[in-house]
Amino acid sequence: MPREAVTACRICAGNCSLRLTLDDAGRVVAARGDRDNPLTRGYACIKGAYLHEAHNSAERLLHPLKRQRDGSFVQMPLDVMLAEIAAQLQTLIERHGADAVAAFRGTMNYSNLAANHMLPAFLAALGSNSFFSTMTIDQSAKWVAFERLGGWAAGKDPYALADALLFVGTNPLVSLSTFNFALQNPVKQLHEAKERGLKLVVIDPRETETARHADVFLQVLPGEDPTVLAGLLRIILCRGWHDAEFCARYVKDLRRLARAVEPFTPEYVAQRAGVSVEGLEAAAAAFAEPVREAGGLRRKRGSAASGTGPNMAPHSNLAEHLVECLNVVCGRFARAGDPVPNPGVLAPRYQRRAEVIAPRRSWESGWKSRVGGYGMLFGQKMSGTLAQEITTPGAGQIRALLVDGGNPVNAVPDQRRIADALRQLELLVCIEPFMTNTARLAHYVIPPKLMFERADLHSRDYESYIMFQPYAQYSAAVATPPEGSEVVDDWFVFWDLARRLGKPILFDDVPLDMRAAPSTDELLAILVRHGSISFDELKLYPQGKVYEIEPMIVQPGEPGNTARFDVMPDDVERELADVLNEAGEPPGFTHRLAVRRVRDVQNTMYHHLPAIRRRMPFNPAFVHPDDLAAQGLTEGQCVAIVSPHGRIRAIVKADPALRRGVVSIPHGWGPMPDEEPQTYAGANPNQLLSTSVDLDPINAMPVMSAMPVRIEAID
Ligand SMILES: Nc1nc2c(c(=O)[nH]1)N[C@H]1C(S)=C(S)[C@@H](COP(=O)(O)OP(=O)(O)OC[C@H]3O[C@@H](n4cnc5c(=O)[nH]c(N)nc54)[C@H](O)[C@@H]3O)O[C@H]1N2
Ligand SMILES: Nc1nc2c(c(=O)[nH]1)N[C@H]1C(S)=C(S)[C@@H](COP(=O)(O)OP(=O)(O)OC[C@H]3O[C@@H](n4cnc5c(=O)[nH]c(N)nc54)[C@H](O)[C@@H]3O)O[C@H]1N2
Ligand code: SF4
Ligand SMILES: [Mo]
Repeated sequence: MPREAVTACRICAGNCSLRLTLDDAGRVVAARGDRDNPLTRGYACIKGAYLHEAHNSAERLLHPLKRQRDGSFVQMPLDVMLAEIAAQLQTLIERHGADAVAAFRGTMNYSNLAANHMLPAFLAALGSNSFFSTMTIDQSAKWVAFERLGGWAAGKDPYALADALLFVGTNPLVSLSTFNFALQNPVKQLHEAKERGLKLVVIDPRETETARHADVFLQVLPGEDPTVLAGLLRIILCRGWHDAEFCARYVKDLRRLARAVEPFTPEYVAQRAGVSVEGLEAAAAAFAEPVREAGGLRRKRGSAASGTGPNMAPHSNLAEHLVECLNVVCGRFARAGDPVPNPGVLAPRYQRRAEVIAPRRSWESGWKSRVGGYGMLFGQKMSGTLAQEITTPGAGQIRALLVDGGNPVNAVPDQRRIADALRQLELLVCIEPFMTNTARLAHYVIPPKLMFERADLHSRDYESYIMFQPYAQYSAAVATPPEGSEVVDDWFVFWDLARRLGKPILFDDVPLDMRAAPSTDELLAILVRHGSISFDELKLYPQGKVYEIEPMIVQPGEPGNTARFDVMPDDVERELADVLNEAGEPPGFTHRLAVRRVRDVQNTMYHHLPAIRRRMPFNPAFVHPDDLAAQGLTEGQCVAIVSPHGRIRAIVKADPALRRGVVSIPHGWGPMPDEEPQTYAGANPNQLLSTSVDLDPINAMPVMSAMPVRIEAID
């Protein structure tokens, strides 16, 4: 008899509740959104609804595999494999020190709470600082901005109180990953918010699914966000729409910001960024112009947020800094007396205070890489330098890499370079359910349990950013792994290697028993031990629940705290001046490449599942139909996309939602560099990017969007 179970999809931050149908063997045969869930109300996307295909896929790896000299793989019992890996790690650490052993956290490590905390605990146990993640090829501009500008301890204006939201290069209705936006059933929640009067400003080269709901939409040229944002700040300051009282109290030197944005007149910005003066002014007004009410003028509430667009384009840290300056000058932060939407179910409850967290600039002190002199950010090294960290001799050279839930060969910019570097490793281990391009280079591939087969909770540390109610959903291991398989929990690999190396693990500050492996539930219980709801109670509600916890109100700042936002430090000022003096496009390039995501897939994942293949067999290069016509190209034609750094073949698709002059290609697809696959597997835009030039000096962020390109017809 088929039976039902409820669990949560953790592919993205939506954490949609899913209703699964299981057969007698404990296999999931169908999944759908759960109408009874109080937050998601039936919402789930295609990725969640076909997650069972990943579990049952004929291509799924079911046994640990070791690569042979000829490149083929043979099965090996896990215990034997872990012993071999541990012995190699031991030798490498003895010879070269612990930093020679690195780990790369991919997105599927983020969506696995126990593994997410075990990976850094493992590196710490070894004494290795070589922690890399996707964050530093994603939106690490957010870390840099926080550390240069400062933060606000009580967080941004709550979504429920927002009059206006401004989104720059983010498409939350597809990506479900934008801060300060309700991610559970986002379409419905946005409709509800608009009904109560929310105004939405979207700045994007594409009229995205989100932009269709915008009150003001600026269809900007990719890469011009610093210009547009400086222009918006200028209008707001000139019109006096900023929160003068807030700025007087919490901003270090507002006049310096005003001076720096002065050259960004509406006319200059409009001409440079390809938007209209009226549009720019309308965007500033929608976001910042005070509301006229019976009692007089009232300042608006609601925040500005960005996504991968500006965080991947040139001057990403500057762009992010200016986005946050919009929030600072308009004072768009939770104030004393505001309710805290989610004081924390899993995370420890702490009093939110209306005060500035001082800038820290942590990268300026501590460890410095022999590669480019980069420091560390939030305990991590920069993934933009990973290839060089592997290939450059000297102290700290990386010789072993453990990849969990990631596929760097397809995800890291400058594909050829990262693939060549991974080939040079003495040891590459992937915890990975499919034979990805990265796994093909690995010495050892260890297949994990998939989402429905393991107990889990949503992110604890980002909880208040992704759930605006005190909500949690404990996902039990509802499905049985395929018969005869040897698949493991990701965290177990790290725990067991540490055990074999005689390195005790401190898991969230709790010493683990290194003789007998804990259960996943035991690890989760440790992680939520300081939360508002006990783990035992969480386990009672696998269908998810909004908990009744004591409400929290934001309190005034500590009287002694004099920290202020540093809105225009020297380096930001210099970079903004550089933007003004920039030359235009290099000769020979007619378009700008823009990053984008698609609903059907997440990054490099699961492209081969039948349901996905039917909908999206490859990733096209999206181009405006008029741009196609101008070059005499037709939809479906194969072209070459050429950048200053590389050339790829792609199939063009007309996208009238794009602005002209833009080529937009979803990332994550494509074969190995130089490989001719049997069937066209899509194009990898990372071959058009470089990790040799134009890396940001703080976080080694490569230019991944707004790269100059041209389209060439080929046979
Ligand atoms: N050109 C370009 N490049 C980009 C981007 C871009 O916009 N443009 N975006 C960047 C961004 S934002 C990111 S986050 C990175 C993503 O970079 P990665 O994290 O490296 O890529 P993913 O495809 O998310 O990797 C997930 C991997 O986990 C595997 N997997 C699936 N399920 C499970 C599971 O249950 N357990 C485990 N252990 N593994 C599983 C998948 O098969 C896949 O190989 O790419 C970056 N690269
Ligand atoms: N369906 C789906 N959801 C996902 C993912 C996925 O692959 N698929 N990936 C997940 C991951 S790893 C991440 S990091 C998040 C990212 O989440 P988002 O940042 O929201 O990612 P996108 O949906 O690609 O939105 C980026 C937008 O930036 C625009 N853009 C490109 N270049 C520029 C520019 O220079 N300036 C401006 N203003 N806009 C620009 C693009 O047109 C696009 O609309 O999404 C997560 N969610
Ligand atoms: S939006 Fe899709 S991928 Fe994200 S959690 Fe929901 S079902 Fe999963
Ligand atoms: Mo990402």
